[in-house]
Amino acid sequence: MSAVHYELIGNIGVIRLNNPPVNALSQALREGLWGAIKNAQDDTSQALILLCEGRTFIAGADITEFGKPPQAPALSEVITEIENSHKPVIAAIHGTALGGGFEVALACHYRCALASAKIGLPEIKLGLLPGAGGTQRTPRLAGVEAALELITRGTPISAEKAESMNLIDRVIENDLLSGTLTYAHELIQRNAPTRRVRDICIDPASIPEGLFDDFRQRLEKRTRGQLAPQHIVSCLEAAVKLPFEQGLAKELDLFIECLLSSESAALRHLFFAERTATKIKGLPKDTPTREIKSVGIIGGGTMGGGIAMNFANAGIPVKLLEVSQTAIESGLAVISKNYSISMNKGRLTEGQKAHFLSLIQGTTNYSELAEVDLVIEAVFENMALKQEVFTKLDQSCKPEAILATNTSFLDIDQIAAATSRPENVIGLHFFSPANVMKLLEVVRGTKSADPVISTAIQLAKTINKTPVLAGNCYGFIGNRMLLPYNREAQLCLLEGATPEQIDSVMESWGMAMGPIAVGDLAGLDIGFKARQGLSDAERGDPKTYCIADVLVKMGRLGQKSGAGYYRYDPETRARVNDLEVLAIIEAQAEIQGIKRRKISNKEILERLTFALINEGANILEDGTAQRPSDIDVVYVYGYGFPAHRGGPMYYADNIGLAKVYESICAFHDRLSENCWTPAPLLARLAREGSTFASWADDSH
Ligand code: 3H9
Repeated sequence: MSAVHYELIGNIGVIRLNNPPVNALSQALREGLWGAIKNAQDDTSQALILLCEGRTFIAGADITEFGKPPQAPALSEVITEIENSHKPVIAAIHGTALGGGFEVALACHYRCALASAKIGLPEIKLGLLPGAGGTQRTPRLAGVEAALELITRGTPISAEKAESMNLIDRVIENDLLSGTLTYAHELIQRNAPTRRVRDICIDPASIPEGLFDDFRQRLEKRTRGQLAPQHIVSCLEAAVKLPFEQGLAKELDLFIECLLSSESAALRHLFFAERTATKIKGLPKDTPTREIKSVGIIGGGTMGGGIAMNFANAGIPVKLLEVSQTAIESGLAVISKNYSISMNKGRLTEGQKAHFLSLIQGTTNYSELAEVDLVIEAVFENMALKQEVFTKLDQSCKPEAILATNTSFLDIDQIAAATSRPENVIGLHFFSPANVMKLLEVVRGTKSADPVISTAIQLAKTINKTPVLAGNCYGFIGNRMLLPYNREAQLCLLEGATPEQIDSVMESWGMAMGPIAVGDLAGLDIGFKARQGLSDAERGDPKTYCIADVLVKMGRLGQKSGAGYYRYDPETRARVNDLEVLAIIEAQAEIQGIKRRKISNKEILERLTFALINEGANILEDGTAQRPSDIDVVYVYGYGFPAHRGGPMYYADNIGLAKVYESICAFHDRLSENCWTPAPLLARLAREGSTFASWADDSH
């Protein structure tokens, strides 16, 4: 079937678009649609329906075409052709009408949607704004305030909500085509006009004073320095203040500025990186997956509870195993409290909360896990304890059950060796808070079977996570890279920086949280306890944990004890600098024989980010990550790396590997030979003037 097909059903012309997988508006689709509308003007049809084949209505512009020379017809020309049709055009929406797809629907004179459909303008997530009239037509239908929210959030809304906002004219329950045909006949019968959204006037007097300025300020707090959000507000302001055509021209100018920005390039990189990460090299496409209908979780602490919520939210029943009834009750209480927080924010109804909670049942008995399809162990980070759990699981669970560990550092093969089924053992590393963070590291043991890997990747989608495959090594991808990053943060402290300086450098650069504050959030005792189980060699250079050790011994465990590297306001949890900590740092520097000096913000930023990149290069070369973009996904979705910088490896390519390499060599000579050995892959690519991305394209 060609991309666009036209047929007459009685006196209605039906235009069907077919451009799998998501009916993106490629050049062929735009041309076909433009021609179909034009041709239909002269036939016997009295109204036109625009319908899509496959799983969804148009999902937007074809993102792969961005950055390439534009090809006619432009989307705006197609849209004008639709809007100028002298016969009513009705969009029939199923799946998702997103971005340019929804803009096509807005150009139609009427819009029907299946009840299950969603509509939205998610361009902001790609560092863009709706560039085909979305910012001008949406406020004309939904009102300016609702349009501001919809477009600056970028989150799709249900058909029902869209109907209540005047964006959809009729919600159809069952058969979309027959429902839309009925609607079309009604329009013809009542001689309904070709109702053009552009002709609707917005009365400037109806806009509350200061609306745009207030909104800009609030938005800036949430989107820190990004271009697209502020430009969206300017477009909506133009929709109020300028005639339609001038508003469109303004939108186009600002769209192009966004499209050319490094921010949008980085976010588009991540869009594809996230999808590429689900493709596992060497795994045949037809690798079977196992159905996961029920799950067991070992450990009802913060992590286990958060993991349980993911499954309950997806409708999968969970058995939560703890050592005692008291432990079960306290675990379930925390889960219930988390659901209540979502309820208070209006994200959950009372009924949903009750339903989710009913799906999580506590137990103290391994025999109750006999029939579950997957178990995830989330007990304390200790090899002997984990092996004991896996031996019990091996004895209690059915042979084909997948046994997963949520370990963040330990050897999956050693854990698997405690079972008689290492092929069914895998790492599923969730990130805290596990019910919120998008990343799931899927760790492949030496013996993990292909169907186990493919099941994990598919399962991630079911529970709304972004999976990345990692090899089995100490810390896998994310935490292995975090070690040198945190090491540099600690060394900068000893050498002269303050906690506040380090965190503010990293946060103003875009990290969700600086490394010192992250330590306080996670709890300094966690690392302290983990270090107790290690040999001196494994623990590494004492300089990298001497400050933390002193703080833990003083009872300063981080946020949970009210103080760590910072003090925390008991009411607001705001962090407060603490001179006592500065004195501890100075004393430790003296013990370590380090003379403190003034450290520049640039040095802090480079030492921390280049430490990540260097280890990332080692991880690529030894195959722990499949590709550089996978590392980017790990850091953005698991570690708060700024999305608009695309992830550490993308960032490195952008600033130039030669520059990164030279700086690392300089650190090696000036700071420490042991810490700053340049990764051989980085050295090679820097010499060749190449990038991680082209290395991935060429050879892997
Ligand atoms: C825009 O419209 C700008 C306009 O305002 C102005 C223009 C002038 N283009 O996500 P999936 C691919 S900006 C090209 O796994 P799902 C995707 O890479 C756009 N390719 O499926 C993947 O390829 P592969 C605004 C696209 O069912 C495959 O389709 N629109 C596009 O989980 C399947 O994708 C958006 O931002 C695209 N637009 O989710 C919507 N979209 O198989 C972006 C997808 O090779 N898309 N692909 O890996 C989505 O949010 C989801 O794809 C969707 C389906 C919800 C539609």
